Amino acid sequence: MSHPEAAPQPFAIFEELEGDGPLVGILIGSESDRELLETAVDELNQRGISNELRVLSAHRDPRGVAEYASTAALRGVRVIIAAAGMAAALPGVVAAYTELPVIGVPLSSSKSVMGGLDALLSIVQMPPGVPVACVSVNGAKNAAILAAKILAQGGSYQGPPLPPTAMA
Ligand code: RP5
Repeated sequence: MSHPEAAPQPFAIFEELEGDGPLVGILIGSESDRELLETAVDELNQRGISNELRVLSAHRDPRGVAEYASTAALRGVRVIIAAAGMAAALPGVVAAYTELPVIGVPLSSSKSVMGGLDALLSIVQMPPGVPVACVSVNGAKNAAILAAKILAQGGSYQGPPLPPTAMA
């Protein structure tokens, strides 16, 4: 027997799926990261590449990260830039939920270990099977340029993702 009032609510982001999403999604793990990503936004804007910037933390809002990453391609996003500091799990978690290319940007702050080495290793040392491209510490501009280069390739390869056994 069904109880409509007890039905699970759909993810809020599904309501946005009919709109045209931007080509590049930029995620930051904290509002405190925003300033370091401004060069990425500027670079994309100068190139006329549509983009959006959202604050989504892998440890404070994992469900929000999952919602965003798993629906981004449906909204038209083609590359995701994910930036975080310290134990920077955000790019890897995003990559776990999408087939879109993910560019990680390790960030440094006063809380960082060795000027951002903590975030750099967290992002670049993804285990085999779930790749994240990684630019330099605070390398937001290069992340945007790399996103532009990926978009410029035009998607000549349309094959399905490799099965899990082939990625081990
Ligand atoms: C990470 O922890 C964020 O990406 C940020 O770089 C760092 C510190 O975050 P706040 O404590 O300033 O929110 O998750």
